Amino acid sequence: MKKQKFIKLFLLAILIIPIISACSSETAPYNSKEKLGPQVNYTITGIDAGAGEMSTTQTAIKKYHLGVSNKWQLQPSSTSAMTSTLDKAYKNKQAIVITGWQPHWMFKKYKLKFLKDPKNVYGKAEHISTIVRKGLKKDSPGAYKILDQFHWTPSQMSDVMLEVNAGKSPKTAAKQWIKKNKKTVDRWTKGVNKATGKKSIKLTYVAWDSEIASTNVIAQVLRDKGYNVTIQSMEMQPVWASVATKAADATVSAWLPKTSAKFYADYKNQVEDLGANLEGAKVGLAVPTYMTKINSYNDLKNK
Ligand code: PBE
Repeated sequence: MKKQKFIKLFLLAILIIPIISACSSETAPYNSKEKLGPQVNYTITGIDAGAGEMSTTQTAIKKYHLGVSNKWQLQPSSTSAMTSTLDKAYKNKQAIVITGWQPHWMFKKYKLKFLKDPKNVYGKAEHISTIVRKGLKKDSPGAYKILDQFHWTPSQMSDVMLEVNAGKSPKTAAKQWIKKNKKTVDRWTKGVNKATGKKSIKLTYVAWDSEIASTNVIAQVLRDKGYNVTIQSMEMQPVWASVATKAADATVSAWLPKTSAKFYADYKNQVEDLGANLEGAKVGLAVPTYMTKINSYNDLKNK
């Protein structure tokens, strides 16, 4: 008899424990009536430690007094880890705070909002600049001209990113985008003759979704004009160093004026800045719009 009772209780426990734990705060949806901090373990879900946005976010944690007693911390990971954490949280309507940026497909796939930044830590708008090595104009005037004329919009960049996110290879997505946007591409290649003799051009970039898109598109445009183009991904600092030391010819991934400010300051005299290839970019912490009470950096500690 006693043994049977024990078995019954045991079976009950096996049934109930998973139900209870499924209801625990880890998987519970965002609750606007409770403080945010504990709902996300005071954690901002970040990307690769080398990203400019990561150091800007450390500054934000200081300036908005989110650290120490308020316990907020920035969790480094990678873009893909961050977006998959976001995907899971979003599906369950859970609280999450991420290091966001635009253009990026995350803003097309999910309803997200940037937090208001009254202390202007992240700056207002960013642009993405094309940086080339010194001497490129003389050595490869055609490639230089294409890189100089390369200019597109956040929505055009997002189109390529969405295709890659949907499973296309970046190269295929770039080729298809070029086919569909002949007019735009014609502006970039205007006045440039097809290169002869297979001149080599090397582009370096960081493997963020936005830079995967831009680098693959401009690389393909250069290939179509007869250049032998290689692209290589690395961390941000070596990207700048590669162009400064002429190990690479160019990068189209310089987020300015804030995000890459440190590298720009270090390298600006050793490279040539061809100006913006995209305007209207933005960087900052973002949350899903269902987190109705969280609208500003101050809300992270107060609400
Ligand atoms: N990002 C995307 C980069 C620039 C482009 C915002 C992740 C960064 O933080 O450095």
